[in-house]
Amino acid sequence: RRISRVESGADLLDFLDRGQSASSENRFTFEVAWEAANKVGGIYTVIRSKAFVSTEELGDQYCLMGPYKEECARQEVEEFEFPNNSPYQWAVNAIRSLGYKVHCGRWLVDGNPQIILFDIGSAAWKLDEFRQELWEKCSVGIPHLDIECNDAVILGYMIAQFISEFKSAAERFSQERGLSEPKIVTHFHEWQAGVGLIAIRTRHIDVATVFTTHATLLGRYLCAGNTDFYNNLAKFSVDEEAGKRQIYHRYCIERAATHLAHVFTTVSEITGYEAEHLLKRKADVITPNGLNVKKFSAIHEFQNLHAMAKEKIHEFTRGHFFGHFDFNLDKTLYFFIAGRYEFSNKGADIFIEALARLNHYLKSSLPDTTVVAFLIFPAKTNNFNVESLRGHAVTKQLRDTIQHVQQDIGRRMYDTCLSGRLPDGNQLLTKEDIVKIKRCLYSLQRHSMPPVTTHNIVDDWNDPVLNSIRRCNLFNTVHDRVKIVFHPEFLNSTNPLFGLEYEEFVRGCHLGVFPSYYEPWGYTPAECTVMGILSVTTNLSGFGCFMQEHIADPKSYGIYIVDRRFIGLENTIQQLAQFMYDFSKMNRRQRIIMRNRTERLSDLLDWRNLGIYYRQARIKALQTVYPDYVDEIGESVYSRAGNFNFPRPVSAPPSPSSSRHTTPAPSLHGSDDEEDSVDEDQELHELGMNNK
Ligand code: G6P
Ligand code: 1S3
Repeated sequence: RRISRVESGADLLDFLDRGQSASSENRFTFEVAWEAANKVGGIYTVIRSKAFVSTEELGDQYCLMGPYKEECARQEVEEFEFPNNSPYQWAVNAIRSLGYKVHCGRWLVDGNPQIILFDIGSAAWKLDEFRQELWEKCSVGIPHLDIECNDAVILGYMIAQFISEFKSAAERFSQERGLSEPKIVTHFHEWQAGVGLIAIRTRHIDVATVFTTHATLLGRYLCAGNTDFYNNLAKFSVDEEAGKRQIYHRYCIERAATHLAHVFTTVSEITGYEAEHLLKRKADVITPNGLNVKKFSAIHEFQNLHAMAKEKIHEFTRGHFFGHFDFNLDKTLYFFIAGRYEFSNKGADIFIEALARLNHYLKSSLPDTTVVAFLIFPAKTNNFNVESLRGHAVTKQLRDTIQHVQQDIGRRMYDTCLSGRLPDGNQLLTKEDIVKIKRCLYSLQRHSMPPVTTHNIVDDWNDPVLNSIRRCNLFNTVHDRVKIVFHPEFLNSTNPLFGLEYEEFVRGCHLGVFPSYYEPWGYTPAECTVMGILSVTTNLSGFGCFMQEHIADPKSYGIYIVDRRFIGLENTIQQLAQFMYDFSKMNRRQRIIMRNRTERLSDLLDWRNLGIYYRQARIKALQTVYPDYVDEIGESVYSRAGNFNFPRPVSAPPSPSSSRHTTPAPSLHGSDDEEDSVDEDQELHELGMNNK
């Protein structure tokens, strides 16, 4: 049985009416984030991927707000003016009359939401006044030199001013048309947008407020500094720790926004726990991050996409390992880790350690399997290294030459046949052809090992990834079964080595490995899951804990959760190495089955299901400000919302018995027959992934 919908009994799908209910209730929602149409990191992904369900639920009663960042906005936003008779336009006019510049339009992403972007520079002359107000109302002093923070202050007060104008405009608009009182909810993400919330509350603008934190400032700093974070959470002297790191003022903004919000949310339980200790407020609602899942019409389609993308990665491998290309691509597995370059927070340290052990296991028991491990973290570089580029040039030359020779042979065969003779095999390859091929072969010789990195890294001797690779002796020798490729730049299709977008690269890999120590949510494994790619996560990442909570046996769905919480570091590394080794032992058909199972989880991560928590948070906030407001959904739906439940996987049915006789008996190794002719239980039994 295929589980196509999450069996929660409550999902947002039932309430997606393109804003009709919001409109009939005269209810408006503003969502404010520094990363609205401004690509920086994870929050951009949250806002962007959620836009579709937000507009399906709220229509034009929904509007995003953020800073105007020209480079991104010019590419992603279609500017327009709101209709003259809308409260949006009245509010925009009002703040423009104060001398502030704002850009209105629609964000060109799925859902096409309305967006208002504030030009921070146009209000810079008010900075001292805003800072003074923040100091007087909250005793938070912002240093002159912290430009990012000063910008956050300007944005915050511009937004508070806008909301105040919007509230008056919406009230006037409603009175003129005999509508009910407008109900406004404003949702702020992360400390950089938090000043807007503080200003709304301290200026007593009567609207509902929600604050979501995606990571705490202090948590991120403490974790990056080799602290035993989770065992000491309750013991940190928060003010002192923030002061020592010179982020006290930022911390105060974050904490003030947390406490002034009517409703406070975090993206995961683990960050909720962190916030409770570091920000001193328990989250009212957990708002897990979703994705805008696009289903493919046929189940095999994502499998085919994997095979196509893998072929492109093979091409890279041929080029990178030229001269030492002595392994079988059919028995090569691609593992990867990717993200912000936070070496230990993202778990790159234990990944490399575990790879060294995997290398040893493979050498001794699976010597014909090769694992190529990619590490994709943006670091400072002086461009691609010559050795990498040369590899791709010489393999391209060989490929082109062979194609040429192939065509010539074809022509010669054709001509010979036309004259009524049978081509002579010994004469098909001419002397010139052999010379050309020999020349290519000579240039394929290599006296050095294939490089472990594709770029020249600035300050190479202090780079943490390179130092770990050196310490673990993973130098891509012919004997190594684990090969390393550190690509210190994010991928895009113009990249001369891969020519792949990140998404395509992920599809082509076999396993994403994200053994993070500090990861409030972690989109990387979630993205793998919706593409049907298996992944490793941890019980310290929001995503890992979420999967553990909702899936009876995550491993049987291809989600390996490494324990970084209850066991020591050495045991964690051993566990990770064992997971990777178990995965390497699977044959192709087992991998196909596992990819199918993983992909079944994508409904769980779809905003169509997870968006309900955002609605819950906003409604809670609304009811605090407008106590008479009755939510059409009703409390019981929200309480059912958490009941997502994925039982142990039920095998896809094997082929009908009548057709089975004609199907060759499944071999356990190396066959790539269609997945529906496979008895999953039998196939996965030996790997301990059987559900029986
Ligand atoms: C997909 C394709 C198959 C291909 C397989 C390779 O499932 O549909 O045609 O054989 O990928 O899987 P592998 O795990 O070996 O990359
Ligand atoms: C944060 O971005 P990060 O990679 O700095 O927010 C993301 C979105 O909520 C979250 O997925 C991630 O874990 C956090 O760390």
